[in-house]
Parts: sequence; C-alpha cells; structure tokens
Amino acid sequence: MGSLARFIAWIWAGLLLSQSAYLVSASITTPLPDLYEASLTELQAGLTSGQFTSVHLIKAYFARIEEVNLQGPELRAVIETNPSALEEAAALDYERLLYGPRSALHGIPVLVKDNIGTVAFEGMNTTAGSYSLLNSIIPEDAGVVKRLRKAGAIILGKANLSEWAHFRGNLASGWSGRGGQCTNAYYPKGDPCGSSAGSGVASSIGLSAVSLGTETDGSITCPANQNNVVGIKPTVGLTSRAGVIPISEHQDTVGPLARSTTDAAIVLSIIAGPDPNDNFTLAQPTPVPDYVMALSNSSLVGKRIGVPRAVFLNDTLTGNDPYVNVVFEQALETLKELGATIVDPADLPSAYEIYNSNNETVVLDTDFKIQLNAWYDSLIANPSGVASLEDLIMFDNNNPSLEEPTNYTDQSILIESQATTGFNSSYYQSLAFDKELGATRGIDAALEMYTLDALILPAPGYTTVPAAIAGYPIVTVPLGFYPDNVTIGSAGPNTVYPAPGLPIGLSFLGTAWSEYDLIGYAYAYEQKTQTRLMRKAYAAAIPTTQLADVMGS
Ligand SMILES: *[C@@H]1O[C@H](CO)[C@@H](O)[C@H](O)[C@H]1NC(C)=O
Ligand SMILES: *[C@@H]1O[C@H](CO)[C@@H](O)[C@H](O)[C@H]1NC(C)=O
Ligand SMILES: *[C@@H]1O[C@H](CO)[C@@H](O)[C@H](O)[C@H]1NC(C)=O
Ligand SMILES: *[C@@H]1O[C@H](CO)[C@@H](O)[C@H](O)[C@H]1NC(C)=O
Ligand SMILES: *[C@@H]1O[C@H](CO)[C@@H](O)[C@H](O)[C@H]1NC(C)=O
Ligand SMILES: *[C@@H]1O[C@H](CO)[C@@H](O)[C@H](O)[C@H]1NC(C)=O
Ligand SMILES: *[C@@H]1O[C@H](CO)[C@@H](O)[C@H](O)[C@H]1NC(C)=O
Ligand SMILES: *[C@@H]1O[C@H](CO)[C@@H](O)[C@H](O)[C@H]1NC(C)=O
Ligand SMILES: CC(=O)N[C@H]1CO[C@H](CO)[C@@H](O)[C@@H]1O
Repeated sequence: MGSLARFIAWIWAGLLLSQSAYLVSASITTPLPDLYEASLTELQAGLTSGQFTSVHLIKAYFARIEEVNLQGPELRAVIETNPSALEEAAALDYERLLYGPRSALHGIPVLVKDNIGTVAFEGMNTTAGSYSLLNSIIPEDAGVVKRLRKAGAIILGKANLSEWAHFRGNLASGWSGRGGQCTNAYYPKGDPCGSSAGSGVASSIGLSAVSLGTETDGSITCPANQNNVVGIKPTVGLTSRAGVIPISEHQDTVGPLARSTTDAAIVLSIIAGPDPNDNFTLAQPTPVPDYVMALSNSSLVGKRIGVPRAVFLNDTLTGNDPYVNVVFEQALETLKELGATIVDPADLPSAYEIYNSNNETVVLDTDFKIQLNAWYDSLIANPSGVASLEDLIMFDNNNPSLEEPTNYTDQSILIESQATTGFNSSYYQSLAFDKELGATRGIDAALEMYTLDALILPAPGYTTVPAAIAGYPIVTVPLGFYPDNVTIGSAGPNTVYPAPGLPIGLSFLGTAWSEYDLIGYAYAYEQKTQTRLMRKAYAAAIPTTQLADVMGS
C-alpha cells in the first residue's frame, strides 16, 4: 500500500472505531461465533450487523495463529502473516459501512498456500516453501487472489506446504525449508498430509475463516481427508493457475479447504471463472454456477452412485485399512438412506492399467522443468540468484541447513525432472494415455457403463490418481476418525500416521465440470452425518483466543 492509501485507511479506521462502538452495543444479545467452527454465513452476519469488524477478525486470527503455530503444539501451519491485513480490514470495514458488502467474502480473512502468488509490496513472499524464492518479486497477484480481493476478501497469510507442492523427492508430507514440519491438530506430531498441509490444518481449528490449496494429485483431497475438513479439487481449468508456482498445467488446480461444504461452495463460486492469463480456463462452461444453489438435503434422491473397488479398496496404499473400510461401508448405507442407489462394484475398465502406468510421471517431470524455469524467468527479482531447476538442485545441495531436514535429503524428483529433455513423441503419447486411462476408459467409462451420477471412494491413497490424470473434480468431506486403539505408525522422521483420532475422509468423483452435482451429494451426506464435530482436535492444539478477547482492545 502506498503512503496515501495507508493514511486514508488510518482515517477510515478511526472513523470506524466510533461507529462500531455504537453498533456493537446495539447487537449485544447475539452470542459471538466460536472461531473454532464459525461459518462464513455467521461471520458475514456478525460483520453486517456491526457485532464485530474485520479488524477484530484479523486480530483474533493472528492471535490464534500465534498461540499454536510456533509455540505450544508447534503446528507450523502458517509461514507468514500479512503485515497489511489490519489496514486492508479497516478500509473494508469502512467501505461496508458506506456501501454494504461486496460479496459473501467481504472482509473475510482467507489463508492461501505459499505457492499462490501475492504481490510483494503487500509484504508477503511467494515461495512454495523454498528458500530459493525468498524475497523474490513476482509480477502480479495470482488470478484467484485477484478474484478474492475483488470480492473484498483479506489475504490473512500464506500457508505452509510440502515444499514444491511435494514435487521434490522423498520428503515427509507438510515439510518445507521455510516453514518446517507442519503437523496435524488431531494428534501430536500427526501427519497433516500434503501438499496443502497448512491450508488443511489452519481451516481445521479456525486459524483462518477458510483457506486455499492446490492439487496436482491428492494435494487438496488428502489434507482434507486427514484434517477433518471439506476440500474441493476443481476440474483443471475451472480456477485460474496464473500466478501459482506450477507443477503441471495439465493437472494443477486451485480449490478451497473449509469446515463445511457450504463454506467451500461459497469460496469456489468466487474463485472460479475464466482468466485470460490461463487459457485452460477459457474452455469452461459459462456462466460459473452459484454452487451455493447446489446445497440441498435431497440431492442424493434417485441418484446412482458407483463404487470403483478394483485396486482402490484392494491396494496396499489404502492398505485395505480395516478402520477406513468400516466407516466407508457405513457411508454406503447412509447414502442409501438418503435415497441413492449404490452400484457396487462399478470398476474403471482402466483401473489396473492406471495402477501400473508411469505416464503421469513422464508428463509431470517434463512439464515441471519447463514451467518452473518459466516461473524463475518471470520474476522481476530473485535475490537467491536461482534462475532454473538446475540452479535449484545446486542451491539445495549448497544450503543443507536451510533445505535438508534431519535424515531426509532427498530431491530425487527434482533430479528426475531436470533429466527430461522437453516435449517429444513419448511425452505426447503419455499425455494422451493419461486422458484415456483417467477419463475415456476410466471415470467416464464407469459412469456410462453403469449409468452413474458419481463415484465414491475413501479419500486416502490411490483414489486421487484417475481424477488427477483426467483433470476431473473431487469433493472430499469428513467420514470418520481412527479409533483410540489403532496402532500408531510412522509417516516420516518426525510424524505419525495413523494415530488415535486422526480423521478419515470420503471422496465424491465425477466427470469434467460436475462440481455442482458433487457439492450437492457431499452436502446431503455431510448434513445427515454431521461427522466433523464428533471429535475435536487435541486440547493443546485448540487456540483459546476468541473475538471477545480482541474487541475493545
Ligand atoms: C519475505 O520474508 C522475509 C523474511 O521473513 C521478509 O523480510 C521480507 O519482507 C519478505 N519479502 C517480501 C517480498 O514480502
Ligand atoms: C493455450 O495456449 C497454448 C499456446 O499458447 C496452446 O498450445 C494450448 O493449446 C492452449 N490451451 C488451451 C486449453 O486452450
Ligand atoms: C439440511 O438439514 C439440516 C439438518 O439436518 C438443516 O440444518 C439444513 O438447514 C438443511 N439444509 C437445507 C438447505 O435445507
Ligand atoms: C484384489 O487383489 C487380488 C490379488 O491381489 C485379486 O485376485 C482380486 O481380484 C482383487 N479384487 C478386486 C476387487 O480388485
Ligand atoms: C502408458 O499407458 C499405456 C496404457 O496402459 C501403457 O501401455 C504404457 O506402457 C504406459 N506408459 C508408461 C510410460 O507407463
Ligand atoms: C523423450 O524424452 C525423454 C526424456 O525427457 C526420453 O526418456 C525419451 O526417450 C524421449 N523419447 C523419444 C521418442 O525420443
Ligand atoms: C479396538 O476397539 C474396538 C472397540 O472399540 C474393538 O472392536 C477392536 O477389536 C479393537 N481393536 C484392537 C486392534 O484392539
Ligand atoms: C536420524 O538418523 C539417526 C541414525 O539413523 C538416528 O539415530 C536419529 O534418531 C534420526 N533422527 C531423527 C530425527 O529421526
Ligand atoms: C507466522 C509464523 O509463525 N511464521 C513462522 C513460520 O515458520 C518459520 C520457520 O520456523 C518462522 O520463521 C516464521 O516466523
């Protein structure tokens, strides 16, 4: 913000204080929302009635982050908070008084994953967790950030992640050089899953109203699964990837992680839409639907939902996990109670071929090198001097204290990607095979063969792959929790999985642009089961600061 804007915001803030004192006393009878669970609708209602302001919200979320991020349980969900957020909140509070809210996100704090670009002059870095991008200057906000700001949302900060969106090598989920090891709020040192680890953890305990993550293969739906939140992985091309540190334009997509399907639908309606800076978004059907209209308790009545069991429920990656299987079978019964017909099994004809295919790796390795090099090229400045993937590999080797966690020094994926030599016939063949395996002979074939409206699977493990290579959507909602007597396993040098109380999610899958339907099914299931609040985070991981603590201060 320039100094004039800063000055104006300061005046606005002063004006606002006198007005809000009056408004707060007028609405004293409504209880303040509990920020552990507060919905966007509750927050917007409180802002609109003048019960509290966006400045109060920012102060409260900052205090909650302070309590648990580096202190106490050391969740390390947040890499940076926005030094301009209080001024932006004051300006948006004043605008609300004059003109009313711009949208359902007016004055709402949103945390975004650190691979999503935010302009440097606001005071935050965009680094994908890597020191190689510290203090780099990006040309402009990401397309999704532009949409958030236009809607009046406030970027609260940047979320920790698995470095490079987990495209680096054999590293623990949720670890980045800059952010350290992010951990789960449901069990001490629990694996948060990644790569949108901090986004999932932050939404799970109200360190932010909502957050954004990105998925290339599993990076929204797995943290949603493991942190008891709702995640939407949109069709590739529904949300803009312009200004997002890439892995591959064929698979990357940006989506919300929120405490409810309703909140996730509100955010998706705002961030979706065409962006001239990402030509994949120009192929989407217009106009963008209002996903909130999909929220109906009867949306599963008469729908046919298929269970593609082959591989997925029979695989060592999902482990054919007895606890996951128990809650999943219960979910199938619930869907029947909600009026759906369950078609089981409804296998993807390509299931075993996908399982044995290396086509995804060929495409991602090739795309990453080209697109990451283009990212470094696009920077206005980068003080580390790193200008390419080749430089990055050397930078990591030369800076072990910054970029190598204890007992994990792996950057095999970076090295593998550096060895690729650009687009050639094998690459195009793999790209075509991915479409065929994931879509034509995969998800679309199963939907057609069994006349289905959607597919359903437990969220963990192999579930994400067909949708990843097809570019198709997934909506994940809370399904259950590991019981207290589960045997604790290791997930990395410093993290555990499974462990007592760690959440498990349920994923709805469909064809391209079927988000509207999937959101409806997920909502009906969520409302019927109310799983999220059946178990809360462990006591030390629940921040205690509430709005009342920062009001009047
Ligand atoms: C990036 O982070 C560093 C260290 O935390 C901070 O000093 C700097 O102001 C940030 N840079 C930008 C461009 O926001
Ligand atoms: C986007 O533009 C590139 C060339 O700039 C082109 O090769 C590609 O096919 C376009 N993609 C879409 C989905 O329009
Ligand atoms: C769905 O049902 C829940 C109660 O089970 C209710 O709170 C909610 O308002 C209903 N949603 C709609 C859109 O009617
Ligand atoms: C599960 O795997 C076994 C062998 O590992 C195979 O015989 C069986 O057909 C598989 N079942 C399904 C449903 O895929
Ligand atoms: C790609 O998939 C096809 C079809 O399953 C398979 O024949 C081919 O071997 C795969 N290629 C790679 C590199 O895995
Ligand atoms: C395409 O390039 C890859 C390395 O990126 C190489 O492994 C592969 O053999 C090449 N294919 C052809 C047909 O040259
Ligand atoms: C865990 O407890 C449940 C009852 O809550 C019991 O059914 C199950 O057998 C126990 N599992 C183990 C591994 O002890
Ligand atoms: C790292 O490895 C060494 C040797 O195997 C082991 O003693 C140490 O406990 C490990 N540290 C962590 C944090 O896992
Ligand atoms: C907001 C916050 O707590 N940021 C911290 C994230 O973790 C890094 C590494 O430990 C710290 O330097 C930041 O201050």
